[in-house]
Amino acid sequence: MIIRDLKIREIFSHNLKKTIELEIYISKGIARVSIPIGTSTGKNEVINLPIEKVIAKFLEIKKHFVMKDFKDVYEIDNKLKEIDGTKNFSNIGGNLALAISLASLKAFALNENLELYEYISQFFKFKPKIPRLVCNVIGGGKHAGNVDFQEFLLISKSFNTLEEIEKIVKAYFEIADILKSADKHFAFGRNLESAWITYLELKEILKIMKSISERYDLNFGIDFAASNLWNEKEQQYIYEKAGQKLSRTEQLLFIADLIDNYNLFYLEDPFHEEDFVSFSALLNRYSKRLIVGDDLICTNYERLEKAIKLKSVNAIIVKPNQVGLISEVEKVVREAKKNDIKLVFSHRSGETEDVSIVHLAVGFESDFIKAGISGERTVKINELLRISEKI
Ligand code: 2PG
Ligand code: MG
Repeated sequence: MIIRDLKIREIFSHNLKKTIELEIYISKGIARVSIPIGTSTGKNEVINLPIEKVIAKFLEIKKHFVMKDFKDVYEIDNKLKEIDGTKNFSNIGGNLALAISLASLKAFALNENLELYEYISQFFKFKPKIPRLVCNVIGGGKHAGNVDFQEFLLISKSFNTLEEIEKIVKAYFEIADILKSADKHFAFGRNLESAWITYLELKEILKIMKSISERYDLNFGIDFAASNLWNEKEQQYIYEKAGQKLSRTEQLLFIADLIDNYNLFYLEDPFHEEDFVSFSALLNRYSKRLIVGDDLICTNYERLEKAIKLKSVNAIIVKPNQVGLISEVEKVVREAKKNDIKLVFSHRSGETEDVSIVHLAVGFESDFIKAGISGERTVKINELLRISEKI
């Protein structure tokens, strides 16, 4: 496939941060992608450069791609690695690398007259699958809100997309009704991911989530994003809103209590991003629950290897912009599958109207997709509905 031209522009994410949109021109048309932005980022993610630098770098490296013939995305990714020359894309930026890698994948799909998910599944040899939904309904932490944990999640139990979405939508609004009567400050405020903001205490929220998930036959999950609570100097988890401090051991006991008392099914980043050992202790005791590594792994192959060796997780978040290349996503996906580790392809808190993440989830045969439910997140939900008609 010959790349005729590439263009870049600054656009705004849904939370009004500047990000990049990139277009690849081929004879059959234009492949366009835009890159999301994380708020509670892991320290082992590749480096995302500021927008001005990205644009300058783009102008510098564009010549390596224009009017060049590429066989597949591996060739593109190898070229990107060669140009950058660092381990974490600190030279050209992980955001620019992913924009070129992902746009080229989309261009290859266009070249073959295939939808992105179809191309992914054919090229990488996976069977397209509709993932289960993981939806953020009450929020806090760095995403704004008045509770220390970042995301209270409802998770569908089956793959029947429309029915499950409708269930989660009803639950989402019923939560608002409950909050309206239980929380005198509740004013239908929503945070970065359009999850409800409440001033209720953690225990109250947990009770509501447990009863709602039971009533709607959904699973209950939390993204603790515990790296944001961890204070390295004090060696403690600091819960500012709840006014409590917990040592590593106390955190482990606290999380175990939450599982026992509130029937938590999905636990994302319950410990800070370097504490593989506490993850292992939790998984050892609760192997039937999903112990999910997000900041712990950062879609990074070496970190996944370490987690496998230490038996730290049985599920991982996959966010392409944590790693910068589609070929790296593939490597992580294959290794996880080989080791019976579930996949949760995920959006970022700062999203755009780009729906590639949905195609990646379906094409790479992900078990789950975390893409929110309300507000700007509906863009992804609607794309999933479109794809599910064809599968
Ligand atoms: C997370 C994500 C998405 P952010 O922690 O899982 O919900 O948040 O994009 O801010 O890292
Ligand atoms: Mg997370």
